Amino acid sequence: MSKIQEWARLLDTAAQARSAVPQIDPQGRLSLDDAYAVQAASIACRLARDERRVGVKMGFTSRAKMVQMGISDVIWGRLTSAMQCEEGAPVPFARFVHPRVEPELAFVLKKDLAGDATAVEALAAVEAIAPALEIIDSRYRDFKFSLPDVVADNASSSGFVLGPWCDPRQDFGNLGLVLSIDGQVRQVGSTAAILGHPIRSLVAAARLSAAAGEPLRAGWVVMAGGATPAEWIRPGQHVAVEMERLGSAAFHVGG
Ligand code: OOG
Ligand code: MG
Repeated sequence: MSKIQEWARLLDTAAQARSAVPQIDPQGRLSLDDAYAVQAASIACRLARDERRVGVKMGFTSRAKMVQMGISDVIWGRLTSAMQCEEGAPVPFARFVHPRVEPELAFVLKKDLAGDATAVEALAAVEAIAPALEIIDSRYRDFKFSLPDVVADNASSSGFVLGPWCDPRQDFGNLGLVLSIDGQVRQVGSTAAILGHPIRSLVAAARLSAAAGEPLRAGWVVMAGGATPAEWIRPGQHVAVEMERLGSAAFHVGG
């Protein structure tokens, strides 16, 4: 078995067993191409079970997230059907190793998007936008990783919760948002934190996925990236994001 396959299995097994593993590349020496090859191979393991590919997530598209995790490159990961958590429903804590949550904006596409799509073309391909929460969960011990580590680990993708789908023909470039846990405000921010405007995250998603030979497809969801630092979550909590004009998305952390 190649080293790429071996690491992919290691990370996939860690995700299934909900147990942390040591970093595969603590010094950050692995090339990004190899790291994305590990990611692709680990997703292939999920697809070989009964999961379906449903979209893309972007990472480190805000300064807040870059500063929190000490990484300053935009990365992307692959979303599968098993990662979607029902809005308003309990999400079992036992599914995760050491989960965190962050407020995001989600897109759903009505058209395929080429890698060279402009912001205007990207917007024209958007069916709807929604307030969303991402549950990230690194498979690495202590939630610590180098850039190639986190790329290989599918950008810490673990779960996502989508709020109501809204008309994208409105200005969503600077919408206020509040992340609360058990009714207490934990983070306050704006969609403008996402690359200045979340549409830029969709343009980057189109470019990066097409370069990987998997151009964005109609029906896919694209998570634009956390607008604020992420917060740890614990069993019993109620987590919600409230976004100006778009409404809210929430879930309970089950046992
Ligand atoms: C990596 C994933 C980053 C985001 O929205 O910036 C990310 C991590 O922080 O573990 O999902
Ligand atoms: Mg995220």
